[in-house]
This record gives sequence, C-alpha cells and structure tokens, in this order.
Amino acid sequence: MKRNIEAFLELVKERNGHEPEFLQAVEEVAETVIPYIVKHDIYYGKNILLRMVEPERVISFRVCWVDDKGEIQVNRGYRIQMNSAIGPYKGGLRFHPTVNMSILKFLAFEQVFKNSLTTLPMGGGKGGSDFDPKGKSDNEIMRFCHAFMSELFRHIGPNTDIPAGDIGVGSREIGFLFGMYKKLRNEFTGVITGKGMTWGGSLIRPEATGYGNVYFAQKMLETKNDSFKGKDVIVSGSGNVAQYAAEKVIQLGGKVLTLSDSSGYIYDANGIDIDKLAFVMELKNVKRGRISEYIEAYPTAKFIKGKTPWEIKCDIALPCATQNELNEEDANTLLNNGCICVSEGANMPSTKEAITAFHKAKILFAPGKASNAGGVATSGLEMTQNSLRYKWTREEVDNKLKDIMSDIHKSCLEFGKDEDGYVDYVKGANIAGFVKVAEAMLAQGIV
Ligand code: NDP
Ligand code: 2IT
Repeated sequence: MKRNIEAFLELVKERNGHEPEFLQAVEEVAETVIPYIVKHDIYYGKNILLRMVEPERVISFRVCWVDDKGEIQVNRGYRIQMNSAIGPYKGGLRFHPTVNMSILKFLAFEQVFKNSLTTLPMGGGKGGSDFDPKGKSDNEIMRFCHAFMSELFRHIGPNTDIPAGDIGVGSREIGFLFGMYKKLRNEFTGVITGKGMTWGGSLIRPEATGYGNVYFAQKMLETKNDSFKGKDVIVSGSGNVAQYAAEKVIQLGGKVLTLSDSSGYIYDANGIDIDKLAFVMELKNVKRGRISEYIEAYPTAKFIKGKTPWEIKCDIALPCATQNELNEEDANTLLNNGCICVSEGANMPSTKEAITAFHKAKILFAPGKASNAGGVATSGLEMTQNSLRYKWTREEVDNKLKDIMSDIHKSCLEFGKDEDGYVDYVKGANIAGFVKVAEAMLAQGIV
C-alpha cells in the first residue's frame, strides 16, 4: 500500500514539483483514498485519482486597469476548471497578493471533494488574482473587477462555471463582477453566487460558511454528548467566515475569546459578545480597518502583534483565516491547553503535521472540505433559487444548511470510522467526496 501511494505521489511531484500547496492537498487525499481504491475493484486500475489531479482546463490571463493616480497596473487573473463530472465548475475567486497557480490548484482540488460532499450537483473550480484589494479605493476595486470580468466572462456561465467569493472577494466585489458580466452578455442569470439580496442573492449565504462550520462542530460534539454551551472558543481571522462563526458560537452559548488578521490577534478575556462583534463587522466590512483597532473601543482587551491566537487556552479552536496558519507547534500548544475540538472554517489551515498531532491525541478534528462546505452548499441553494426564479425565507435556507451539514457529518462517520471507533474525519470526507465523483467519471468514460 505504502508503495502505491509513494509511486502515485512521485508522479504528481514530477509534474507539479513547484506547487507545494497543491502537493500538500493531493498528498492528504492520496493517503486516505488510495487504500480505499485498492480495496474496491470498480475503482482499481482506472487511474481515477490521476485524472482528478489534472485540471480539466486552466485559464490564465492579463488584467490591465488604471489606478486613481492614472497609472496603468497589470495583474494576473486565473480560473482553474478542475472537475465537471458531477456538475458545472463551482468555486470562489480569491484576490490576494499570494495568489498563484499552486494556491489556486490546491483550492480547486479541495473544492471538487467539498462540492461532492454537499450532495448538490456541483463540480469544482477556483480562480482569482494576485491583485491586493487592501488600501484600494472603491473606484479602483470597481475598475479592477470590471477589467477582470472583461476576460473571465468568456469562460463562465450559469451552466458552465459559477464563481463566488473567497479571501478578498466579498459582496462589494461580487457586485462589480456581476455588473460587468451582465453588461457583456446582455443577460441576467445566476452566473455568480453571493449576490446582493435585491438582485438574486440568497438569504443566509453571507452567514453560511461560518454558521455551517459551527453546525458541523456541533454535530461532532454531539457524538461525545457535548455542546458549545459554556465553552471557551478561539477563532482566527476576522473576515466573512470568522465573523459568522463567532456569531453562531455566541448564539449557542460559547465564549469567543479571539479574532485575528494578518497583523496579529486580539484577546478579549471577557468574551466578544454580539455588540462587540457588531463593532468588528462595521470595522472590517464598512470601514475596512484593522483588527488592532478593537482595543481602542474595548481597552481591557489585548492586541498581540504578529502572532496567531493558538497560544490562548481554549476548549474549541476554529481556524478561519488562511492555509497553513496552524502548525505542529500550535497544535501541541492547543492540545496541552486541553483543546477538545478543532473545526476548520478556512481551507487547509492546519499543516499535515498539525493534523497528525490532532489524530494522535484523538480529539475531534474536522477538515475544511467537510466543515466549511456550508458556504458553497448555500451557493448551490442560491443557484437553485435563481433557476426557479424564486426566493426561500431565511429560516428555509438555514434549515437546509443545517440538514446539509448534518448529512456531511453522517458521510464522514460512514467512511471515516476507525476500528477502535475513533472518527477520522479527514479520511471520511476524502473517501465520501471521492466516491461520488469517481462513479460519475466511470459512467462517463475516458473524457
Ligand atoms: P476574508 O477576505 O473575508 O477574510 C480573510 C481573513 O483572513 C482576514 O481576517 C485576513 O486578514 C485573514 N488572512 C488572510 N490571509 C492571511 C494570512 N496570510 N495570514 C493571516 N491572516 C490572513 O475571507 P473569508 O473569510 O471569506 O475566507 C477565510 C478562509 O475561509 C479562506 O481560507 C477561504 O478560502 C475559506 N472559505 C471561505 C468561504 C466563503 O464562503 N467566503 C467558503 C469556504 C472556505 P487580513 O485582512 O489582514 O488579510
Ligand atoms: O472555498 C469555498 O468553498 C468558497 N470560497 C465558496 C465557494 C462558492 O462557490 O460559494
């Protein structure tokens, strides 16, 4: 078995040696899925995983735009159309200076498994740009988004590829992107998700990733007859996912102690309550400020510059910022402090070594492709409402989201339970996600 996995990874490394994040994501899947393939004749010898690690299509393009000083700026735009076996390509757009092929291929690869887990008919894709929205004016953001869409529009469509938000792409950017798509195509379709409530967006989509992550963690805690009530919770990030994860934790009776951004973290020993969270939302989403400004409003809290929040003692940790933000040392600190549950809101926030430490300690650990799938699942619900030209209520969408997270949890139990009863949610999510895509690929032949 070990040899099978090594031989596969050697081949993938030969082709993608310069893409560390992509290789990291592939390695994690290969280690759990190859043993399953070898045991099941219908998949064995069909090179399904080898086909899955090669994107169906990679689009890379130039994005030229003019900044407020009248200078011409040039950025790179991408869309990775990874796998369309079970539905049109679906996945977010990331605008961040670190965006490159490795980051987007890892995200697109993860998205294929995640979307499969949602049970909705969505293939996987991801895109974005090395454009940095930080410090840009609204007009600069608009000009960039319009320029980006003036090329991307040829490659997407409501039945082909449906982008959405991710880091650096929120409701403001989605508006500008949609506006240019509509103008160029002269049609109003649900080609992007995360739209505003008055023009085709779904209720609960802004909340969905963060809420979904907490619903998933709740399901994991229930297996131990436990809950969020009275728990100390640390959250990283202070963007879309972190904000709504924090909101749901507070609603369920947990105490949120931290939030962060790329400059450091804030620690509020009294807990970040709903009023303080409203302050953070205004600070981040409207004023576009830094998390350090929290301590100006709440001076009893502390700002710890240049660090991540994992050193704070907690029961539950929700990493909701970015990839590889939690390493082995952080994992050991969390474990030594008595942490019982880690549920990933971000994509691949824990390093491989950190996950090994969590598994060794046999705590509850959920990989992002399972626990953050509520965002894309609700995007799927937005697509359905757009096709039906209909709008479900907040409660209807929230109930569907809860059901989907509960179903994903069940799938993880089905495929992830070890002989000693410990649930390896990484293995469970990878195999459950794989099976559905593999069946579709087998049925459709060599294409
Ligand atoms: P936002 O842009 O709204 O927020 C990102 C947050 O993460 C910010 O607080 C940002 O801080 C912080 N961050 C970003 N990069 C770094 C870095 N290199 N080091 C430290 N902190 C960093 O993005 P989202 O909340 O939407 O996304 C967060 C994570 O969740 C990502 O991994 C994304 O892929 C994942 N995700 C998002 C979904 C969605 O629906 N939006 C769905 C599923 C997963 P700063 O402002 O300083 O950059
Ligand atoms: O990583 C993700 O799942 C997202 N950024 C959301 C994708 C989507 O299509 O809603």
